[in-house]
Formats: sequence, structure tokens, C-alpha cells
Amino acid sequence: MGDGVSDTRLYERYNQDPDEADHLLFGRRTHADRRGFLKNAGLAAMGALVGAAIPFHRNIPAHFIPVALASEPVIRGKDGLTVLNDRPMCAETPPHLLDDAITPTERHFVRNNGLMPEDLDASHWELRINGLVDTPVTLGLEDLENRFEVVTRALALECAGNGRAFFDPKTKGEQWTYGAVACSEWTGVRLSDVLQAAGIQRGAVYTAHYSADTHVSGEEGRLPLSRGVPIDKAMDEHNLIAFAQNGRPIHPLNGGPLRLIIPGWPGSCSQKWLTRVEIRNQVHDGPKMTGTSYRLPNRGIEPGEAVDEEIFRIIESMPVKSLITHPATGYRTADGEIEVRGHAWTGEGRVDVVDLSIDFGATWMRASLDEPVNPYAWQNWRASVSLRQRGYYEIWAKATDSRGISQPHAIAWNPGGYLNNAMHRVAVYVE
Ligand SMILES: Nc1nc2c(c(=O)[nH]1)N[C@H]1C(S)=C(S)[C@@H](COP(=O)(O)O)O[C@H]1N2
Ligand SMILES: [Mo]
Repeated sequence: MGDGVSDTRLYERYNQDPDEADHLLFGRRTHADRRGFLKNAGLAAMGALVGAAIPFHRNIPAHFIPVALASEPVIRGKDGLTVLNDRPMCAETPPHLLDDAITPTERHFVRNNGLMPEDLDASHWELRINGLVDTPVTLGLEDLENRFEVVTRALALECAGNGRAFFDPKTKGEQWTYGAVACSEWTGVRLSDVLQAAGIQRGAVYTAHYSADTHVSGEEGRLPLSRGVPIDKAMDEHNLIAFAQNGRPIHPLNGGPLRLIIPGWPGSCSQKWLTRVEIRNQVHDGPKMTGTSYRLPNRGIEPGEAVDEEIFRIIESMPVKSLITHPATGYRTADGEIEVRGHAWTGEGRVDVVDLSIDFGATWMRASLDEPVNPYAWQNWRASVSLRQRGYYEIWAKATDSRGISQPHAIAWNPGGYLNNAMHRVAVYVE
């Protein structure tokens, strides 16, 4: 390093102020407007973000910002996602990029509550099953593959906070708009098979999921998130302990090498970087299980009203919802004949109907809706609409599920900003 900037000073500078260090050393100020995008990203995270291993990683100063990431808040291997936060890393997918029937890995949203594990080596990854079981077991990825039936399923995964950005007044938490949802193809073994092999004992009430990610505070032993589900839900044969996503090892940001997929319930139940499932004799009380996390008040409350935590209940099954993935909002066309496409999903049962309106809800037309490829997959739908005059239109989509529940125009405010399944609307201009 020339100009009298010694290597030790380089390291110090990056520790103190990475933006300033970048500016001093490379003559650019890359991150001033982004609250230190990627500051303190660990090596594994950095590798995942630049999309390659970093052979000289030992030379990298703490808080260093790779130039590959310097100009835009993008994530390599996560094409076109909107980054909401870098610490923890959270990124959502614009609806028009969710047009595929099966979400490609590079379009699958990312929701981290903490910092990614440093060591993501699949060859020595271990999953422990313990608690109220006859035989506690420790299994590697090969054990899982060899000892249990391997299955592949398209499973929709949605963050319970998806749609939070539209609550008024604003609620705390990541301001997801539409894109904290995806439907990748997951391969793994059934959670129920593995739990059965360990032998669930009498008195089992709830699972507790543990993982290798760490708390943003850096406090030793403090977990960012540890959630669980009632035993009945855990034993649903559709839950997977997954090791592959769309036919490849799971993307590190999506919880590779091993994660749970608990479809139909809040995404937070699907622990990434899974290391242990404990069977408990009580409702699990890990981080983000208690208080107001992933919970709703048991009665309607006034926006902003202060309420006792006692009235909050754990969110279980997710509500019916749909997304218009074509056209993108703001679409301009000279031709008023448009093929509208999208997906619809629900936490339990299936979607029976998707209705569209082009006249602000005065009339509705039925879209053609596919069967789910398997339970808990989202269902694709399409419809041809004719917009006969020039001007501004909105296309609205409303799904109804087998529980007989339809998407509302707006939902009641809640303190966590959860479960906003209001209809998706896109703007279209015929010119
Ligand atoms: N270990 C761990 N698992 C986790 C999380 C996390 O922060 N840590 N986030 C959860 C939440 S809130 C969601 S919505 C899903 C998101 O999965 P994805 O990042 O693969 O899209 O992972 C869940 N599993
Ligand atoms: Mo989530």
C-alpha cells in the first residue's frame, strides 16, 4: 500500500469507518447513502453476495466493501431483488420478476433476522433431534438422504410481514411490499419421517427449531430467531428438511446447506441453517415466539393503540393471497388486449377461484386457474382482458380459497404489521 498508508492503518481505517476508508484508498465514496451497506458482513455472507469464494479472504480488512457490490445495493445471484436491509440482510422480489411458475433461486426473496453462519460446509453439517424423543439422533446430510425417502415439492413460502409497508400508521419491521413470497422446488426428507424415527414421546407439544446464524448484536449465544410449531403441524407429511432448492444445493442466503420448509405457515417457522429440532412439552418460547412477534391481537384494535401482550396469539396458517406478475404496474401499451398472469396461494386447503376487475371492483371476471402441482404449491392463473379505450386502468386480483375466504380490499391494522393479504392492484395505461 503506497502513500504512507501502512497495512495496519488500512485495517484500522476500515474498522473505524469503511466508507471513509474506501474513499481515502480508492477515491470513491460508495456507501454514504446506504447506512453502511454490508458493514460487518461475515466471510460467508460476503462470498454469497459476490457470488464466489474469496481465495485471498484472509487479507480483507474487517468491514471492507467489495467493489463488486460498491455501486448498487444488489446481491450477486439474487437477480433484480430490492434490498431492504443489509444487517440483517433482507431483499424482496418485484412482482413482475415472480412471473415463473416455479421461482428461480435467484428470484427467491431473502429474510434474515441475524447474521449468516460463517461455516456453511455441507460435508460436516449436522442436524440433532432431541428433547421428548425415544432416541436422540444426530444426522449428517448423507444420513438424511440415505435413511429417509427423498421427495421434491413446489412449496410456497411467504413472510408473515409481507405487505407490511402498506399499513398506516407504519409498523416496525422490514417494510416488505409484495415480494416476500416465492415458490421454489424444494428437495429433502419429510420432517415427520425423521421425527418418527427418533420416536415422539407422550407429552410432546411443540417443536423448537435451532440454527447456526448469529445475533446482530454479536452477543455470544444469543439467537436471532428460534421458532417452532405444534406437534400436529410438525407431523404434517408436507414439511421438509430440505437440502436442495430447484435441483441445486440450497442458496446460502436461503438457508443452505439445510433448512426446514413448513409450508402454509409464516415463513419464520421454516428455520434456515437448521442444526437442531427439539421436541418440547410446552409451547416453544424461543426468540421471536413470544410477546408481539409473529402474533396478532385476539380482537380488533385501534391503529397505534397500546395493548397488553396478553391478548396476542401466535400466527398459524397464512391467509389466502394472490399476486399479479404480468403486467408490471405502470405498464404502457397501445394494444388493449393484455394477458394478465399471476399466482395465488393459501395457508390451508387450496385456492378455488381468482377473480379480476378492470373497473375498480364494479364487475369481476374469473381467471383460468391451474391446480396446484402438489399441496402447498402456489397456483398459476391467467386471463385475457380487453381495455377498449385509451386511458388509465387498474387491474385488481382477488383469490378465494377452499375455506371460503376471499382477499379483502384492506385489512385491520395490527402492531406487527402482519398478514396483509389485501388485493394486489397494478396500473396499466392504454395509449
Ligand atoms: N435460521 C433462520 N431461519 C429463518 C430466518 C432467520 O432469520 N434465521 N428467517 C425466517 C423468516 S422470518 C422467513 S420469512 C424465512 C425466509 O426464507 P428465505 O430467506 O429463504 O426467503 O426464513 C425463516 N427462517
Ligand atoms: Mo418472515
